[in-house]
Amino acid sequence: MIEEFEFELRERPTLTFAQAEVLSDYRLGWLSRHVSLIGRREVMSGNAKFGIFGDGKEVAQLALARVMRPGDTRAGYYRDQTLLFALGLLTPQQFFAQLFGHTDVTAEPATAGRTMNAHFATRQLDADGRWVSQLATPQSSADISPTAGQMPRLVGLAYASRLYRELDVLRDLSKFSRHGDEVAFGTIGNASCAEGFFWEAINAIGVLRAPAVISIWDDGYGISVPNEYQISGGDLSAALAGFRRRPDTDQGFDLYTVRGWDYPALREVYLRAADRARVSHIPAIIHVTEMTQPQGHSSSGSHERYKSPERLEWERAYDPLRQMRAWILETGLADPEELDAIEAETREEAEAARERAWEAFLAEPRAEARELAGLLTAVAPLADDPAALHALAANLRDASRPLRREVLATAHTALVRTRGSQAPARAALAAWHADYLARGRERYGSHLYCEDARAAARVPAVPVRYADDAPEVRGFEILRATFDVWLARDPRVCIFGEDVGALGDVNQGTSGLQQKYGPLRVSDTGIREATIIGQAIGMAMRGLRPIAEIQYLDYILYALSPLSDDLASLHWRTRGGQAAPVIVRTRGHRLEGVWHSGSPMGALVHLLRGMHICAPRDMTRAAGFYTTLLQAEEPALVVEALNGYRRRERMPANIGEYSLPLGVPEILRPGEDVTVVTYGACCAIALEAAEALEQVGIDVEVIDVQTLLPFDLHGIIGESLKKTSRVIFFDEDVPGGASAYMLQQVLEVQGGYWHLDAPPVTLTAQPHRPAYGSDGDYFSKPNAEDLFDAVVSLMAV
Ligand SMILES: Cc1ncc(C[n+]2csc(CCOP(=O)(O)OP(=O)(O)O)c2C)c(N)n1
Repeated sequence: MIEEFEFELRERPTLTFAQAEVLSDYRLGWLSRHVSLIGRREVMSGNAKFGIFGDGKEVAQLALARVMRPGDTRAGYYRDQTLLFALGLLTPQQFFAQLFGHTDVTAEPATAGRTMNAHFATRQLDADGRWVSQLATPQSSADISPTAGQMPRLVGLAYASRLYRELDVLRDLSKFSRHGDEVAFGTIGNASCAEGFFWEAINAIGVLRAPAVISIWDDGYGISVPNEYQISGGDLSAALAGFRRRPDTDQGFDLYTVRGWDYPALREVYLRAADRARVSHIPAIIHVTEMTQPQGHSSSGSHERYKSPERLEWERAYDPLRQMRAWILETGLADPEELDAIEAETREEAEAARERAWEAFLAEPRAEARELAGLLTAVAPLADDPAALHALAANLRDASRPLRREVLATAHTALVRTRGSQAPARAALAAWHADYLARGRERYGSHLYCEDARAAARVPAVPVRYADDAPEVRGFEILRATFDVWLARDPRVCIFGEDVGALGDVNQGTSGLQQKYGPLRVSDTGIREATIIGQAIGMAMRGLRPIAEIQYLDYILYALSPLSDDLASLHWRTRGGQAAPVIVRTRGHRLEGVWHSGSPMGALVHLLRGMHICAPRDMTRAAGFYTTLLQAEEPALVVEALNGYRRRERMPANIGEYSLPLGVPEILRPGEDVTVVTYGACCAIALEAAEALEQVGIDVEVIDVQTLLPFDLHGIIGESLKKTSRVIFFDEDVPGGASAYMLQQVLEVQGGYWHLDAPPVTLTAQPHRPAYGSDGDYFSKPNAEDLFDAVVSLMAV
């Protein structure tokens, strides 16, 4: 429709193509403005819960849209509706559908009602989970709400272009790149630039020479807090000056400062910045100043409370659309009547889009409410008070805006009031209620993990084999051999992290591999955990298979937000529309002191739902998980046991072929008296304690859960409890950490409670961090003696 308008204009003999573009942009700017105005009205009138809009940011985004090409990607935030409209990636109707929280993915393709409004995303997977070509349109990676949270991901989205351009082995991946010509466009608000992620990402993009063009939308405030409290010196352009590209280095940025209402200047700046990024992979930062926020930050609150009358007056005068209008009139491109007509027509268009979105949003729940009304009428005679049920049915029939939870609550009430009845009508109501509830859960809960051929659970397990004369090697050699196979087999695989490249990682798991595969496949990074993860997310979204290393598990805390907010939620928050099959490799559990022997597994299990978490007890197991995960397309974390790299293990004969199933515990030692459930480095301690316990006549069954997410999919531990009736959950996390999670899974989910003859026990580390002193480990982490005593006590119950 928008394109048609431009096309029509181009037919006019008196207009040049460039002039037609201007009027088309103006029209789009106003359409977007009306969407913002109407959107806020919808919130104020109670039709939507919350709204955040892109008013005041239109003109710069029109200029940006003019330079984005199919295959380019966006990592941005909630102000970008105009950009999405202009790129044809979002319609006003879809915008309103998200504002209303419409859960139908065809109506609201970005998130199907799972995020607040103005969280944009294109669908990159088809209904069967297969990648669609990213080269057909520009792309938008799925937005998240944490300010600057888009920045780590931008690193990888941009860096992928370098790999596609410079790695010949990637030439055949035709769905993702044309020889690395794609630019990743980042957008961020001025105040969000006070976040560490911003600076870390800028630095990483500069170091990596990744073709990103970053726009800072600067309206002077972050909600109510002005720039002087956000940025040292108050001026982002000045603060960023040190990142400017210098002639003596090929790193650094082109820096631009341009005013957000100056359409011709914006067009010029974006043209130049995008061209240099595309052709020469030179990144740019465009600081767009003097932007406004006509309706304030969001629907919750009014900016009159913190902006001075002078500032408000200035914002009115420098409203970008008003300034653009003045410029059009000045240049004689159109007369006032024509522009008035554009402003009026777009208003109608936006209203019509709102109306369609609203009716579509309500159509299904209304029909469902009427369906239930019929069922209530049928069961009414079964109740003590039929009139009450008839009244509920009437309410449902009349409801103009039924919420599904109200429909469910009404059905529940009717079931309670007719309880005891065996009549078919009540059975029909009960079945309807169960089905409706299940559909509701699916509507909001599906796609946390893959539900198709990409799932790790579908990868066939291949047992490990050994030659008769298999040599005993150090653990790291098994890992290195596995990575070697995968780097040779799959050109998409890249491994990177601190000391991973030239050194071959601090424990030699990648030693020699950079020499063999080059510095782009096996790479050193700066010390920047959040953007190591972001780099991996962006690369994976562009078709690569990154293995990102976090040097020690203790330092994963720096990367928790990208992992939890972005990676773990991605597939779910887009209802299966986007995926990032990232493998995070790290090492943890006992070694030496605080910050090198942490095991915060409970925290990770809590925060990383949507990812798999493997805690292999040795390197043979770790390598088996990597082979499984590289055949699947789901994000996962593998925590290798720090004390296992030098321990000897037999070298498997089928490295890179054998694969370990996820969610399948292994019984390391069968026993009759007590089940000890553990994982990782604690397995060896549990076996040691079990030996000692055997000497005193207690027969312990030791089970390695192997993966915490998923957890024991086939109830192997529950079966063990049927035999032993006693259980200890044993790990190195804090009390109530992952041990409590395992307890909940076994006792509650698997029903293990019913097989117990004694209270369940958790044996964990101390609540404090592991101390360094020579005996610090002994007094901080549980040891074989602790387990021995715990088992003996449990046997005495
Ligand atoms: C990590 C985090 N902290 C706080 C917030 C709450 N919050 C949402 S928007 C915002 C202000 C952002 O201002 P700015 O970056 O200038 O963008 P603008 O909204 O002005 O376009 C804040 C504090 C958040 N979303 N995420």
